[in-house]
Amino acid sequence: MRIIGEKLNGTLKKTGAAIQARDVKFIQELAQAQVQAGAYWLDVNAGTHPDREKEDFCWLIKTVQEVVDTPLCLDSASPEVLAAGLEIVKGQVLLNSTTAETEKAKAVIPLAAKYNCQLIGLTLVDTGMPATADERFEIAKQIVDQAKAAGIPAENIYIDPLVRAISAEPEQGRELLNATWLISHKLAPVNVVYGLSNISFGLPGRPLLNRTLLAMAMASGLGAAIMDPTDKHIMAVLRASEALLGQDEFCMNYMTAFRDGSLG
Ligand code: THG
Repeated sequence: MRIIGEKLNGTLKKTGAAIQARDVKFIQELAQAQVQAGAYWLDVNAGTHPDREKEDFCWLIKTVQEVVDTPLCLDSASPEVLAAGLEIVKGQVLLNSTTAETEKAKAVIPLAAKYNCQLIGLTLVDTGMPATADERFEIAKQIVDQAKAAGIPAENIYIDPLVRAISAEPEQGRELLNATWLISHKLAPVNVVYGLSNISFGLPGRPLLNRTLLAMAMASGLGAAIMDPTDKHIMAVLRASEALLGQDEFCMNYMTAFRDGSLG
């Protein structure tokens, strides 16, 4: 399981304030802590202020890359902001994200091809967000076909089937897990990725729901997750799940984590 560290995100209160204050130390320590905890990529998102996002994004990228070599997941809804980041970033990028929306795909897929990125594709179309596993799977196929046609190999494609809250729609857990299975198995070596926390929106005890989803999603074929690797409770579930799924040779990572107390 590949972990995308989620904390360098300007929509989070502390990170947003640190970006505005150009607090180099806070940002660099947050980057290093997530790498030390096991992040494979660091998600970098400068927040949503249209007049500041590009400048904030480029500052964030430079500041992080002064202290870590971990590849970045460049996260913005704006293709223009993503393009500006790609101009200055070092190393291979996981580009977050395109969708199957006409204009978005037209702008982002060529960028991913040009810069040899790994690419996240959200299962979103011009007419809206899908609710069922089958709808998500059909949209995933569209994105994969378009990305392949642009020269992006299947193993570099990460489909995000979009996590919807179970508080409003109780069937969404099952639909999400079925979509995870369909995409990861029928479109292999295409990967499935998502942020876990939307599942629990509107409910108490959110971390319990988020980490239980992680275990179930891993069993369904989730290949990468946007999450907080400095959270011991979720990392314990992740290490245990890897061991149970045969993704941890001789359970070495599990035993090491147990011994060093990092499972909590
Ligand atoms: N898919 C893709 N990219 C994404 C998301 C996704 N990028 C952004 C987001 N979703 C994932 N990143 C975060 C980062 C932090 C938090 C959640 C998701 C987080 N939220 C707390 C909460 O919601 O309660 C705390 C909020 C706060 O402190 O202000 O920590 O799904 N491709």
